[in-house]
Amino acid sequence: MAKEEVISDISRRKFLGTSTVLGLAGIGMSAGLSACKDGAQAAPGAAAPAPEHGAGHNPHKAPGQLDDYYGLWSGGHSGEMRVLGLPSGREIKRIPVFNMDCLSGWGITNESKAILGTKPDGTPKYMVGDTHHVHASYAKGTYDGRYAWVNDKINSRLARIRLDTFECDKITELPNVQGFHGVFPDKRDPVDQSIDRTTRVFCGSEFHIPHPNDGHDLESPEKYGALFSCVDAETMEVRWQCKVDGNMDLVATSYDGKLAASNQYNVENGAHYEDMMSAERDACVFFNVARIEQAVKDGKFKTVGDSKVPVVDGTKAANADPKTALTAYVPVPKNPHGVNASPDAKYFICAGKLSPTATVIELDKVLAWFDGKLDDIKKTIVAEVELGLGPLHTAFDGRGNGYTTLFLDSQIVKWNLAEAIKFYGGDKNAKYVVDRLDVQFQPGHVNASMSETREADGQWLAVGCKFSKDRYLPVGPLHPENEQLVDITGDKMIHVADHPVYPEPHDFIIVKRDKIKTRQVYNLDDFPLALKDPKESRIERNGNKVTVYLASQAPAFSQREIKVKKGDEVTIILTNFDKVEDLTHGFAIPKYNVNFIVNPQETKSVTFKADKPGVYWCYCTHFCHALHLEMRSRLIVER
Ligand code: K7E
Ligand code: CUA
Ligand code: CA
Repeated sequence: MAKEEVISDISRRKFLGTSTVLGLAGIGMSAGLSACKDGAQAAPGAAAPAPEHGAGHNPHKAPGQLDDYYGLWSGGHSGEMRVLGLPSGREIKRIPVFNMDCLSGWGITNESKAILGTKPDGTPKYMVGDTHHVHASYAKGTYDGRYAWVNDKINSRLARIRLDTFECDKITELPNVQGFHGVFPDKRDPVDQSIDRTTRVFCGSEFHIPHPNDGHDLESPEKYGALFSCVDAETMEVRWQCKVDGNMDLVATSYDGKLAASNQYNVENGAHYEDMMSAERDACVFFNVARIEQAVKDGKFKTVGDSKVPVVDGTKAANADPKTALTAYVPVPKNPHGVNASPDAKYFICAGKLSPTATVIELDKVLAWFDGKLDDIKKTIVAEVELGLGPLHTAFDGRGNGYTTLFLDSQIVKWNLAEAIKFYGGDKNAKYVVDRLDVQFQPGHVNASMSETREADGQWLAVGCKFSKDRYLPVGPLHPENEQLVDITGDKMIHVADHPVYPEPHDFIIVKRDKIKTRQVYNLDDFPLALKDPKESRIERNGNKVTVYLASQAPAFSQREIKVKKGDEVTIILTNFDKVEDLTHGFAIPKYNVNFIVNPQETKSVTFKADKPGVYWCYCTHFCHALHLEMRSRLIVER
């Protein structure tokens, strides 16, 4: 890197760093932040050496070469999920989830609307979503390739993505919560330990609200509550909820299935921003899953409003005795963000956000506290070490190191857990910070290949930078975010690539490609509406309801004319009889807001009111054949 570039890089970092710190200083955070400067280990601003040209593994994949990992990426307030190939960073697919998508017809077809939920007029119940956290199903402590889940923070929904088709198949709306943020599947059944795979998905909610939220207690925030939710991984029904003191944020689960936890930044139950920062320590709340399920079995629960979901009491007052407690509150410094499970299954790391520290909590000690064998919950903390300014999320390499994003410092800090525990235990010679790497700029989430499994392989680290600033051609006031790829195979982290991404990915996971087995075509038997044979194609009328049983086979639709009368309710059921992988057809109707695709051996349907007389050429939108343009059918609406 040329000297001028280094200088301009430093000034860019300063620009962002200063403005962010100034923004926080005004709210009483300066003490906590500047405290870090005195820290022996923390050296914010100590720039890592610039990567030499050609250093690090080459992430480039030659034309025709496949990637080694799937990256399952959140799409943030675009409402979608994305699939990248890594290490190349090539975007392979966008999966519509909480958004509308006129390529696939998500939000347009009857099948997708049934998953999304509709209003009485048949339109989707919600049009917006905000995905933050993507996590996949486990078996034997690693990914099993069945499902991924992603949350919608805006409308408190959990979506499941099938990993054989990379499509959303179920969405569940959580009752009586707002700001559903953290999500994590369990890794083993806590009750029946012989079931060594994901059975439940846990959901933390950030915002506390009146229970039920029906217009009462509007001005009494002290009566608001926040619920932790458990969703069945198969049925996607909400199994139970647990009321907590304070709020929740991100979620982590233990490898034995016994514990789930969520960091809390608002133990104050503050309704205003300043109130949420008055306490010196917030908490990481642990849930004893087996005990909660026993309480539900024993009928020790209430329900809230119209919801039938059992709600157990996990508040401090109701759980003072460790031997019967459903929850445990481990105090951690000011407004923590992010809780991550280490791949050796021993620790949860809670990052400090407004404190320059990370807190290491030992899970065996948490279980000991629940058994009455540890007198003080604070003793579950085995390290609390300074890392730098604005620690948010931590990834792991499977070699005992954590990689934590420092939002304010625009850095990744690589630190050794065993050394951190020694240092905290009094060995001041223990050097826990291994390396620091400047990133561009202001990183949120970080994740490493297979990081959240027992097979963390320490190959690649991806960093989700919230600001790309001037690293890409300007496209107006809104800039893309910057996903950076780091080689973590050596002692030093080596930054090897940048990729612009459409806002705003938060979390992501990096899954070895052999964990995922996809289908090549669909199975017509899975679709109740599918025609068995293209010859069955027909148009049926029942009063003013017209059903068109349509088949596609390149390069033609089975009905060349679809004749209806103004005012008819028309349902088109399209079955694609092509059998070749990727031989997909589209079906668009001008002026009627209809556009969707059918993949090989798939069936989809749309319903609309034929309220505009005239001729409408329905055409195939998906390039399928030399005669793709000729693949048309005429919708004739008689007046
Ligand atoms: Cu840190 Cu929603 Cu995971 Cu964003 S949260 S960064
Ligand atoms: Cu069928 Cu294009
Ligand atoms: Ca707080």
